[in-house]
Amino acid sequence: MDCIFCKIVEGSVPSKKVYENEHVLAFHDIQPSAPVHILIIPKKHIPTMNDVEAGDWGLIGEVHRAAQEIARQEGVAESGYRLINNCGSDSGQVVFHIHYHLLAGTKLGPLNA
Ligand code: IU
Repeated sequence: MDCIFCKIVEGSVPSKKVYENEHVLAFHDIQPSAPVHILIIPKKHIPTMNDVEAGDWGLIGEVHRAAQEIARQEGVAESGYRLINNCGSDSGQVVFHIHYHLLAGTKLGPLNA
């Protein structure tokens, strides 16, 4: 499968990992939009939020649980962070392996800016 994030999961494409367990991987975004910009993904290939199936919600919960832990690990839990999932064309999604952006480390602008 020609998916860059699957290649990161299997290790054939390098990444700066910040967190990994059996089901979830997180790594630094290569083009950060904030001082802390981490991508959190399920290792399973799910293209978009629209493709999450009934049996996948536990896994999506695991991704959120990892986000909570990573925010603490990165020292931004108290100052605050934003967790974003882009789904589909209008959102600007460019990598079709579901992922959450964890953005932090500065006062983030309003969503409608
Ligand atoms: P989006 O939600 O699909 O728009 O975000 C994809 C992100 O993946 C984007 O912020 C890229 O900078 C990031 N990224 C990456 O970290 N490593 C890669 O090899 C590729 C994209 I391709």
